[in-house]
Amino acid sequence: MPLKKINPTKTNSWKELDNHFKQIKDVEMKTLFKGDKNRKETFSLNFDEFDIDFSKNRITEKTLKHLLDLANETELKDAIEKYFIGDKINETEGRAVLHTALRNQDGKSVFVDGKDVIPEVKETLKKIELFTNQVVNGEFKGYTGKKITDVVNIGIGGSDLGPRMVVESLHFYKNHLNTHFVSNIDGDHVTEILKNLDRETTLFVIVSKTFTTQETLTNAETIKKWFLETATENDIQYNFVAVSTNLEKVKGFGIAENNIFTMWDWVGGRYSLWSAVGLTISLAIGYPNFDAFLKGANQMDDHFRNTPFEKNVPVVLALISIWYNNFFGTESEVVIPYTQYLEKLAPFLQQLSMESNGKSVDRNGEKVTYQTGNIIWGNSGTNVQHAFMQLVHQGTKIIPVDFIGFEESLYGNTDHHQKLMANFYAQAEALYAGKTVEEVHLDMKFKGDTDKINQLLPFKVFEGNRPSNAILIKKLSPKNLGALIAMYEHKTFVQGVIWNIYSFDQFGVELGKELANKFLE
Ligand code: G6Q
Repeated sequence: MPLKKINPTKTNSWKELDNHFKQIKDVEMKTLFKGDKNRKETFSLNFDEFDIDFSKNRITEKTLKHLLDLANETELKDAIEKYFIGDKINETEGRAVLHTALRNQDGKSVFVDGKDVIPEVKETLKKIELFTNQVVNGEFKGYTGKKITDVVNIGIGGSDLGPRMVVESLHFYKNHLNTHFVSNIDGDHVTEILKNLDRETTLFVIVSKTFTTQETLTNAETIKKWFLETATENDIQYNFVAVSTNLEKVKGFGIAENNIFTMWDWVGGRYSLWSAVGLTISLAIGYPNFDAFLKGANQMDDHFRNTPFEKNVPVVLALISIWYNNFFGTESEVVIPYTQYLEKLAPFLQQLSMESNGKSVDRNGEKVTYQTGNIIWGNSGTNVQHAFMQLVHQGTKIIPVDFIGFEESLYGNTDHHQKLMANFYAQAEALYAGKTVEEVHLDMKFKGDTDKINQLLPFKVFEGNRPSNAILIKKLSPKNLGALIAMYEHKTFVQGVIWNIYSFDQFGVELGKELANKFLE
């Protein structure tokens, strides 16, 4: 069954939220904290090794109640069930949306067109595991019989951003294989990558769901040509594998049948890193870690599917985001992980959220009259504090922040980690509390700058009352990263359901592909 088509602005809760917004839009979070000693506990959630503190938002219990009513009125529960059981909720493409089935650890059947997809998922995972083990332990050899030392992932968009982000994020867990990513059609980039590679010991993983994408095919052909400078067509089977739904085209490229990893049309590109598209991840960190990564996502899936909305992490995060986007009129959200490993998280989330919810026609085919997808951006803390955070602290826009921190560092450098986490907490506090005229006055006096007070005071005042969520996770592990990504996937889903748009098509991306080919001609 398709998703229901409910205009959120026509619901009672939307009207309630509109009225409520007028009452609390200027309320200071400081006042809310003063009036409720338990505010931090009331507005906190737990999930496994995650603690989510959303108390520093411009919300009250009433706000949350109205937002939860909105989720109910737009029939979110019904939508979640349809999502998990494989209904064709990607109506414009006539497809189910089943990335959750790729990490379905209890193996319960999920049917698409009357066929259980789980056996195929398991079979592909088995193939990924066997292949990973063979490459990692050196049994799988390149065309001259040497062990593989380097892996190059050739793909773009969903066939690149996810694997690239996860490999970088889990660098701590990496084995001896060096990994490289070629995505852009920029010939200089592919040349730079090839410059340092040895044909005999490099494995090329071509990832393309459609196997028609200009960038990926051009890069793959260039690399094949380079490979054939010393090898023969028959050697391709030793150094090239592919991940695709388009088996004929892959074979046409010269890839041996046994070296093809299948995927399915019910997995969207930006949600595909859990499928064989994640082969480079499995190669880089080993299959047991890849399996733990899937398990973490699966745990988040269970939480999302079975937890009441008021305690449901992706649901609450999505509702808060809607509150700012649709009532405060904020335009963007910034995501700041306090670990260098997650530097690529923001570009990944940009695709996940903006390609999914960057839509202006609703599920009835009508132009929406309200805001949909947010602009997502970010980078790693503390680097951003020396860069764009100025605008978040003192600019004219309200920009809700997700701070992501980890209780433990991976190498155990306590001194660094304490400083890193002090910054994590300090930024949220500074955004929330700001710095009042009196505080600046006192501070300047204390520092002996009394003569400059008249001149500098207004510039040093911080309004505060700027919202953020603090997502504190025990440790950056494969399992927790899996859960974190799944959390954002489901947040994106909830927003799309409530905004009454189709989150799983991408006609904007496809237009770009078509036009580039026309211009080339
Ligand atoms: C993802 C998008 C897009 C896609 C790329 C690559 O959801 O549709 O980013 O992943 O355009 O497509 P192929 O995997 O088909 O080459």
